[in-house]
Amino acid sequence: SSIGKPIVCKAAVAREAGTPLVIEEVTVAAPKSNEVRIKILCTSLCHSDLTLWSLKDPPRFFPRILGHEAVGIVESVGEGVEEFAEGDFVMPVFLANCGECTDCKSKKSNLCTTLPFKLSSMMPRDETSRFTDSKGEFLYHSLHVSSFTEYTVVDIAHVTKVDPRIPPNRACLLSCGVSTGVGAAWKTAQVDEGSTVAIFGLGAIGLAVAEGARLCGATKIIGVDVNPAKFETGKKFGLTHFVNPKENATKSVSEIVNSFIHYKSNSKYNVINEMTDGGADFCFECVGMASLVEEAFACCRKGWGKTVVLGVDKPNSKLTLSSHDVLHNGKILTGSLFGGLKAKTDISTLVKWYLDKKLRLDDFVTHEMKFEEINKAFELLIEGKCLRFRSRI
Ligand code: CXF
Ligand code: ZN
Repeated sequence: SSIGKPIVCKAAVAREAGTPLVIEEVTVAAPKSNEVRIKILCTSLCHSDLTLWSLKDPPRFFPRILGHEAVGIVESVGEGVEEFAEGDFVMPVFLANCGECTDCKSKKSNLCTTLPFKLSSMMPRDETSRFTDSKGEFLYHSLHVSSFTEYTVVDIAHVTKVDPRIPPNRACLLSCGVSTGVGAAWKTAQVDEGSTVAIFGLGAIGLAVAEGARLCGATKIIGVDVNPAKFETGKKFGLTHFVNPKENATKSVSEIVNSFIHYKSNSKYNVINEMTDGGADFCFECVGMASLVEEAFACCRKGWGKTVVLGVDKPNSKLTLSSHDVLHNGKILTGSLFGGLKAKTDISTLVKWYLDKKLRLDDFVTHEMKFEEINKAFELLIEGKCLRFRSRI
């Protein structure tokens, strides 16, 4: 058996920023204490992988094994690990959930203090790597998961058991993107029945927010995207209205764009405010553009409007908000990592919703391909043609 020994297997290695991944033989060390080694069954591609892959500025973490949306089977466990056993069907998650710290114990937070979120490229506790290439050089991890490989090692705070009745090619979607969007509506925003929702950016995250808002009983779900094809896609996920800032019939492009950027509370150009009689109850920014966060914040209702930031902009991007606007309008602005979900408890609820046919996952998978074709998936996601591909490893 392979227990306690290194495993040699196939992985897609990102050697350099922005260059195609290379399928190579890598060695995956045995798990240490607080770790499990997972045989990946299915992985999908999240937009954050593209971001991490294309970052040219230092610090550069290459060569690296990307991928963080996946499910698999526990192959072996490290010394003293009791929570997991060989054969468990599990999901790795980029956000830790130790279960013991103040945040993990609180209903109000999913930001574990024991292993706080950081963009580290190593194992979270000892900052070392479990991967080496055929020359014996170490390879960086990614988001504490690294799923573009047949086997990976993950800290137990980043792993949760999953009901094996959900098929792997659906379960993997709940490891990051879809959970983030659904959770943002359900946990972070706490969308309530009859409310109005505006979603800026209709990639997988934005559409998952729509699905979450629909599940929470929102009645008006407005999607905003510059790609008109997204409306048809969006309808399947519960969108009731669509706004294309580029193609608004009554206003010129510059008026619309201007109105979004230099929004004044009663501006007649604010289409969302017109559609919702004063602003949406909930706005979600799902692109990763600081200016779009300002736009979303401007489009939520005074008094109780809540804007949730999900998109990942460049690390140094800044928001500009008028302090008077903030003071006068009493709106809420919040971020949401992993949709406010706790990996160890909330994912099982989403899995149950899927098994009960409440939560729709199937339409998120637009492409399926072999692991060897992973670079094609990168291309499709860059072109915006693909929501999620999944690959059976
Ligand atoms: C993201 C969340 C924000 C930082 C980078 C990773 N999560 C998953 O894709
Ligand atoms: Zn992700």
